[in-house]
Amino acid sequence: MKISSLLLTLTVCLLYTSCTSEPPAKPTNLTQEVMIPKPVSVTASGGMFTLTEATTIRTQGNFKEIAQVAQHLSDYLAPATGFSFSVESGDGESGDGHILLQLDEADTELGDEGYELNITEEALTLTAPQPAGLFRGLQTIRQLLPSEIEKNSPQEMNWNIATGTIRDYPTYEYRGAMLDVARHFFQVEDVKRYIDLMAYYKLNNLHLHLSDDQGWRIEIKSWPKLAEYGGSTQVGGEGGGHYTQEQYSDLVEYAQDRFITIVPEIDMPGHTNAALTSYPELNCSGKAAELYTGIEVGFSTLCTDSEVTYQFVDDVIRELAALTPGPYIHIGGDESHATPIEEYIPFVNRAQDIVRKHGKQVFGWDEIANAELVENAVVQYWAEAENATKAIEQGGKVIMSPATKTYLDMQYDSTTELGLHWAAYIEVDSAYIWEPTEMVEGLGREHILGIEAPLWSETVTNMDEIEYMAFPRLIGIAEIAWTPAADRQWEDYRTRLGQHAPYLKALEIDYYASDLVDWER
Ligand code: NGO
Repeated sequence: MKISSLLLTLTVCLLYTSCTSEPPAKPTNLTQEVMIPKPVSVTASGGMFTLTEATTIRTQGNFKEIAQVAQHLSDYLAPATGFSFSVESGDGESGDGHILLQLDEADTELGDEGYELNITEEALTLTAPQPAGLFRGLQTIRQLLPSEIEKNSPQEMNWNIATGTIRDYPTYEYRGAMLDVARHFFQVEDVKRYIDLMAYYKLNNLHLHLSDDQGWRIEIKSWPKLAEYGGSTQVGGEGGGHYTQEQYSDLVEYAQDRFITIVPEIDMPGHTNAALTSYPELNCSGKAAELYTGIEVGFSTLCTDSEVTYQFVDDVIRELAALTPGPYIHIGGDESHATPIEEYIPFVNRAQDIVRKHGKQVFGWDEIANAELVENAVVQYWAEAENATKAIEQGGKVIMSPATKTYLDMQYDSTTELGLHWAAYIEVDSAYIWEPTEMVEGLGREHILGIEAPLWSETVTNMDEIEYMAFPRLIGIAEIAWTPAADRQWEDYRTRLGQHAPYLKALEIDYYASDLVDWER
């Protein structure tokens, strides 16, 4: 080799940490591992656990749900490792090299979704008071393994995890995302992918915006034209569609299996043009409205002084409640500019009673706080601080979805092609640097049930576009909802997010690679 090329090789070797083609080993210090959301506490013990062909997954206690969680673990790990993990239940002798999943209801500090992960050179032990906590803990295990673990085909890797202990639990009980399937319709498979990605970041509620002016997206058997006709178009005209009740139940079950609750929304009395096109009797004029494919808001209203309207609301909520194992039915209530306030208030009052009659808790956009809130009502703050205040004055709980911070349909900056910017441009730092308890004066931790990031779909038409607008901002929102405020600093998060990039790649997420972050290649 000539001296010059030797020098070149040496320089290249110095620039890169290693000259072998082996991927760099994961650090042996657990406290240096990148995890998002950042766990509550991590201590390192300096060793290494290695996942091998011989590793077994064991479950302690014969609960169906633990077995389900164990199956998820095996499904997560099998494709990339190529190992076929055997899942063994019961209290049998635990040999070396196993992963143990167990419940311990006595560890109340961890709550319904917390977990403790204890990693030694011999075993990985995941303990939680509830199965949901075990499932959240699995997501941590995925992030502790090399990013190749997310690939769909067997990878040649050492599957090492640094040893130590993680104790972790969420700050907020409700950690959500919303998908607007009304402005543009998204197929069941897309929603399932969104659920999978939410699960990876420990989110636990998916709010589905199932109706709006441009489309009605859920089959209602007693009012079949809602979906058949009202769901036949979308923004821009072409396409549209709806979920049959069977498909919808499949989604609910898929989410439930990942400890995610679906919160269904039927928006009313405004944002109802799709319903008004389907049944003339819902219009005060008695004439059906025309299908709408534009993106204006605030022009439609149900006829609030007609009894047919309440029969309609009752039937819809009855059928929806029957499909909903979760506690909430969202009645919308936003931007009802075409409904006079003296009609809006009695309408919302009656709609709330109907939700209660069908055994569910009321959820609504912040405007519903102008009505008399029923017990346990949840108000989603998006625009008017005054409404959030009215909600807590009436004893309601608040979900924080400030449009200026959490709206995933807002453009990142003026060069973003998709999205809107009526509330703000929201760069990755802006979506992360805010504190839920400092948004509305008088609204403290005790009033806030949680946080939700809505993705409205006026401009978003397919899964790639959903991912581009949601990621990475949704990851930051998930961390705000999970991690204690004192442990959240932008600089630290920015570094972790950059180092997390190989995982986003392996998960094939089409994220927006903001210049504010140094993305690891
Ligand atoms: C508003 C409006 C939605 C729009 C969205 C667009 C709420 C609660 N209502 O938020 O209909 O789609 O802005 O950003």
